[in-house]
Amino acid sequence: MTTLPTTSHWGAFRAGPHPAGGVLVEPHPDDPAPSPLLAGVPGSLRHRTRVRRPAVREGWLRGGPGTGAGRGREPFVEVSWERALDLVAGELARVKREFGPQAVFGGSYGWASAGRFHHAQSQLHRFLALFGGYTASRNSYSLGTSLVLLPRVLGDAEAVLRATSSWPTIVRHTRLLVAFGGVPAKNVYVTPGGVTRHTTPGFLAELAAAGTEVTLVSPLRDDLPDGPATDWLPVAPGTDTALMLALTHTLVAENLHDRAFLARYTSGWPVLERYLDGRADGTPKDADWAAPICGLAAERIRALARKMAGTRTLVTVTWSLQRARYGEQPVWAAIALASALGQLGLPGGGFGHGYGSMGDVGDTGTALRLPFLPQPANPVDEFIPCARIADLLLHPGEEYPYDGTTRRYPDIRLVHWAGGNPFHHHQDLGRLRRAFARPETVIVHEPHWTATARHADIVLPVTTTLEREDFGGGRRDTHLIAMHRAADPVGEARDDHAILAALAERLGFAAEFTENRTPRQWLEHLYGQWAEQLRADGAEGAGSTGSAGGPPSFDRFWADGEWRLPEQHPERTLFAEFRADPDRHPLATPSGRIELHSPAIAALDLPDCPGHPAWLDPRPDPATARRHPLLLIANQPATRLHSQLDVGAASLADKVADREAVELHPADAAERAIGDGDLVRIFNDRGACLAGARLSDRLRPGVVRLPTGAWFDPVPDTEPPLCAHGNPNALTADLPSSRLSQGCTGQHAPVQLERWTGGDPPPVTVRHPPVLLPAPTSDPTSEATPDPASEPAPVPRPEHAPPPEAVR
Ligand SMILES: Nc1nc2c(c(=O)[nH]1)N[C@H]1C(S)=C(S)[C@@H](COP(=O)(O)OP(=O)(O)OC[C@H]3O[C@@H](n4cnc5c(=O)[nH]c(N)nc54)[C@H](O)[C@@H]3O)O[C@H]1N2
Ligand SMILES: Nc1nc2c(c(=O)[nH]1)N[C@H]1C(S)=C(S)[C@@H](COP(=O)(O)OP(=O)(O)OC[C@H]3O[C@@H](n4cnc5c(=O)[nH]c(N)nc54)[C@H](O)[C@@H]3O)O[C@H]1N2
Ligand SMILES: [Mo]
Repeated sequence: MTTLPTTSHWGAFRAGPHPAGGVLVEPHPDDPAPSPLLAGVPGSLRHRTRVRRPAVREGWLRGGPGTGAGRGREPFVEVSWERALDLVAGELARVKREFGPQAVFGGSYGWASAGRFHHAQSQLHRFLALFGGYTASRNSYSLGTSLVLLPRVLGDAEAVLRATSSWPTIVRHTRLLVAFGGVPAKNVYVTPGGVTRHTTPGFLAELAAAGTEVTLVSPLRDDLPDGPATDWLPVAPGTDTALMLALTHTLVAENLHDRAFLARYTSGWPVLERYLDGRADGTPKDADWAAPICGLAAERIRALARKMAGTRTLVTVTWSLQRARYGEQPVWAAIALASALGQLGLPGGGFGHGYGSMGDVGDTGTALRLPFLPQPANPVDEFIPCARIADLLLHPGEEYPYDGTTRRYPDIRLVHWAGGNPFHHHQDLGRLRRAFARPETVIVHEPHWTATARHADIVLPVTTTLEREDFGGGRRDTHLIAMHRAADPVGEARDDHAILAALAERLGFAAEFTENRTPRQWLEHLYGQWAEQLRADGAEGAGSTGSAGGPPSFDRFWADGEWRLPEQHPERTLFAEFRADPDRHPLATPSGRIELHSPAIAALDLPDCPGHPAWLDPRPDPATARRHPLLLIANQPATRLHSQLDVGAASLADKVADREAVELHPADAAERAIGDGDLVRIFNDRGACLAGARLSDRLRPGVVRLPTGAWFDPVPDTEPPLCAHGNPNALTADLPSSRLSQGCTGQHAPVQLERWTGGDPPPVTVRHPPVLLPAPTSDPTSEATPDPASEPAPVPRPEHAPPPEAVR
């Protein structure tokens, strides 16, 4: 059997027909640690939840734009491509004519799939820019808070993140790693665009072999692989800032801080010092103060500070810490702590952000920019910070602060989404449903019947990477992979590019959009331009056969299936140049130094982000805490990528009682008479979900863990929604990190748990498509024919009908 090369956000692999039927998936031979997510690919590809034909919500088809109350509740009618494209083009033209292009929201946040050409957001943004513009979105759910904070504290955020110290340098030089949020092994298999060699698991093993001491600061023990020299500080969630301030306080109180470093390389230390020692507000931020907040013994905090000062120490913070209320503070406080230690810019010392958050952080793959689809400028300058989507739809015209400016939400009439799943990624999904009911028309391109597709008016079926040709690679990848087409499109699915090209044709800008190239010609063109530049620059990589030199011709590259990219020098230390000469290499901050106090932020006078790192208590008020005494951690799932591959084998195998597994401590379970494997209801004032209990003593008592990504499955007529499947965003609050950055805060939510005693629980219905009706006879091209390739349903139900109790 022949398999063909491809890549994905979870790594490069080969795919082809399996001798026993279905899809065969083989990891890339150069990958030392292939992702467990690969197991999810075969079952997802032709799963019955694939969208097979264009479909229009019944109420919209009948009543037209402005019938949004039926979204997520009504059945869909399958129509022909011609009909669907006419409807979409007509709506885009109407909304632009009546309200202007800014009335189209095309931010379309989401990961979509790997592949540089067919990247859904890039295709949609290019299309909408040429259409006349659109309201965009900015930053990410991943790093929305840091992307606003870091430029003010350390200078250019992207540059800082790119230049982060490499794993080989850490393995060689770091003696003590203090990892806030740990280095979760589950996350490092994922990198945007792909990574061919997953190196972090190997580096973690080397770190353990080198005897490097690691202090894991996290409510979850599994945030670091077991190792001989690991000390676990099970900090209470959301309290890291207090711990960091107390560590810094101890350094100062015991005269262990590096005054010379603070004077030469930072600005604003005296202001922070007054806050630390209590001169500013009467409260010294000492270990005794922090201990009850963090749930750790004061002596342990002091001992850790002394140890950190005595050896080469790296302070790392996962991105999760800033995905919370006041998320600026732990990042800023960690930078202050590392500054007080005075080791920034020394090999193996200092600060790092995102080790274990993404597979490529600290990696030594290429520094080259890979080929990409050119983006014309958006003629509309409206944008939102991406996590403000519900506010945008609910509050047109309202003002809000962002990064020191005041902005106003535009009035959105049409939402066009390709490559993301807001009914996975956004917080407070009950509120998002109300928000999504407002626009006149919602258009979604999707391979699967996700909750977002179910909340749309017009759903266009899209191919996945295995069904099209592309090339791909990640930011620090070692290979550029030729992604061959390994399977036929499912049903009538088309590529995003083909859909948008057909829309551009109807709207009169096909030639601008396609530049008269076929997708294959685009690949040749983008690769060709890129390769030519590299050859001119003298870059040297290698073919799959080991032939060294510049990048080969496109045909050679395509036939080889990959080109090995030139890698970076393995040793890299963040801020080495700045340390060597801060006058010649100042940071891109107002002072040119690390800003431990930012006059610019202070001048904004924001109650939720003062001018220096500070303890702002994000924990629920006492009344809420009494009713919802457990703290939910909604972190990244180990068994899928967000909501992707949730119908794949790895994710399904991990479910408990057919729902997402919620981990809780045996003591918390006993208090509630919950046994391992029981069905439980998790609830708070915003919503509720069902989940399967998994008992574990590897988390802090009082903390429960329900990862993101179980497909949202709201039980009909429940308000606030009860999700039958276990999506934590039924429970999280739609609040910004702060008025400075407006970042996502999905990581934490106060909840209560109880054993399900309500009789027959509502079934999980979201692994079946919604009700799909045949087109009215006036649409002769649209007789729905069952797709012969569709898998038989594992339960005896008609292919396109969910169980009767779940019709919505
Ligand atoms: N509570 C809580 N919520 C969170 C987080 C958290 O920590 N806690 N984390 C947040 C983070 S960091 C992120 S990045 C977001 C992730 O949120 P998303 O990026 O929205 O999540 P995905 O499930 O990856 O959604 C991608 C969608 O694109 C579809 N897709 C794949 N390929 C293609 C394609 O080629 N074309 C089209 N049109 N569609 C395609 C997939 O089927 C899928 O539905 O979630 C955020 N949400
Ligand atoms: N398998 C897999 N890997 C992924 C993803 C995926 O969906 N699946 N998503 C990718 C994406 S888009 C992103 S942005 C990154 C996200 O990377 P992160 O945001 O770093 O990942 P999380 O798993 O959300 O959180 C990391 C750990 O932080 C810990 N934590 C939570 N709250 C606190 C706290 O208050 N204090 C401390 N000290 N620790 C806390 C949690 O125990 C958690 O396991 O992951 C990427 N990797
Ligand atoms: Mo993310």
